[in-house]
Amino acid sequence: MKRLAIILSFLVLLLMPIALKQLFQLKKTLYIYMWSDYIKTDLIKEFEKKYDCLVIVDTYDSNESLLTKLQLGGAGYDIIFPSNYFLSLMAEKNLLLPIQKEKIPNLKYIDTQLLEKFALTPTRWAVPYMVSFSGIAWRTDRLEGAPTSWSLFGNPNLKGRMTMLNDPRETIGAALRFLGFSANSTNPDEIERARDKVLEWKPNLAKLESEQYKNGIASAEYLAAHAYNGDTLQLTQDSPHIGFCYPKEGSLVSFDYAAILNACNDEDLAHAFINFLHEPKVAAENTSFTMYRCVNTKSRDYLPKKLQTSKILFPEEDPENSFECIKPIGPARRDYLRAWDAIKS
Ligand code: SPD
Repeated sequence: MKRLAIILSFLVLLLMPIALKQLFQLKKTLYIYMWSDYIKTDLIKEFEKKYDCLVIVDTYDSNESLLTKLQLGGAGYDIIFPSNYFLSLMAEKNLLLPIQKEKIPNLKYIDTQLLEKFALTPTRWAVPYMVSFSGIAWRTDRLEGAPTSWSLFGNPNLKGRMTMLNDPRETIGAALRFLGFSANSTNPDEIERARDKVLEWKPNLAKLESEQYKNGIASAEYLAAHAYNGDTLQLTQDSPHIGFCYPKEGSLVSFDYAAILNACNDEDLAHAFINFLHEPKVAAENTSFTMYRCVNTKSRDYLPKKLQTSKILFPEEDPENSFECIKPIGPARRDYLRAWDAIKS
């Protein structure tokens, strides 16, 4: 008996490194860097099983922090999910690999009509993933009447109970729209006026924040937040007291793309992952979980009826709403960043 135990322990000791090696070294591994709550975990497991690989996901909360991390070289990622207006910037910095279209047959499902609606032309650097519309999330049980304007953030009665996105283009963009300017203005005077508007709103804001505001709205610590439609729809699954509106002055829309980094370790696996995300049933399952709409025509058919007709998920189909897509603004980016520094300081 004692001898058997010794043999067994010996075998375990012998095989353990092999098992660990299997797990940590031999398996192909895909490193993904993306926005938080932007993919259903079960789908990652499904992909891992299908391709006998590991997928590691880290998250960021803005395009600016994504770019900073990549430029500091602290990357090691294979796939990232920058917004449309960051793609050319990243391609110019030689960070991206061109997409090999033949490796992504599901490109045929990309919703080109939606992209055209917002004047987005096809790019060789990335594949459209999800679309996010920003507006105002609010507590229907605590505020009287639905907000209709970005001017809500100027209401001193809500001081300390509101947040805006920690995102220069989104927040300065909202102020630009409020002032009647384009969210893509490159006019320095308009950008300065938008900066001053955000500075006027700032004393009423608990913080500039792009992720935790969800918990704050859920717990009613915050009564209103500049928010993404998907994040807010996630909250409404658990609470009947959360509303979302697209302000009358116009709201912003942006498209997040899947892009493969130049330093990618396994290009085939990276392409397979992007292709998987665009399997119509996978895309629908992903949307039902993340509450963000995949830029995929066929997936709508597989969504639950309630989502197929959601005015928060498909807001551009409602003539009452007006949207402007955030676009690259060239050298004016410096003016936005200077304005943002002043807002944050
Ligand atoms: N929680 C995921 C949020 C992703 C929203 N897209 C970011 C767009 C930035 N303009």
